[in-house]
Amino acid sequence: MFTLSPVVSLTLRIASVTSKNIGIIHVDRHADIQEKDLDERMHTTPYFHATNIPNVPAKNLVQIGIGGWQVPRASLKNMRDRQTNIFTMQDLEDFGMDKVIEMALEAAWDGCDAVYMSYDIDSLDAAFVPGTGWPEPGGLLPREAHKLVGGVAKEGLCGMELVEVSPPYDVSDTTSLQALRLIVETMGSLVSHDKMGSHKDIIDKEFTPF
Ligand SMILES: [Mn+2]
Repeated sequence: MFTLSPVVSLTLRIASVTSKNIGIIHVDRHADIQEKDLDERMHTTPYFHATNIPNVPAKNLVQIGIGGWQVPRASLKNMRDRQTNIFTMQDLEDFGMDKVIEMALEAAWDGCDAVYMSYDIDSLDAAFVPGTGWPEPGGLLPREAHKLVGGVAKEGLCGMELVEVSPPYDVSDTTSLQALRLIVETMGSLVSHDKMGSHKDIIDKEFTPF
């Protein structure tokens, strides 16, 4: 028995009740796509395992904000081998947020009927999120992040997770407030674009607990 990270367990559950393909948009400073870390399937590995699910194609994985310290060679090799999509912080600078959102949606939805969003709070600049395990300088500003999640959600989501908030490290609940606001922005965008619950059409299989 091993513990599945949220993106693996949630996408596995969603993927198990549909015959359709699911894309993932993942916002993080870290790619987290190596097979193992210190011989374990832990927090730097979930996108390797999530994209092993047959109806979660690696070509529909879009990772935005990548560029932190913890992106080891094993991850880079898997990105290249699996032809995933990476937008670094520099890409955001060069293309601008609107263009990155447009390209991310195009890649994630290509051949898919639903998109799942995974959001790591360490994608925000370290200045805004003291309560996280691996803070990184040079990340997103909060208002950029709000625009990003709102833009990603406008075409609908079959699920969302917000990870890496660590209350014991937090200061004045700053990190929790940032995380909450990102969830509210996402849900607000789903509502204002009339997409709340729009993924339900993809459910065409019985859920079997595992
Ligand atoms: Mn991270």
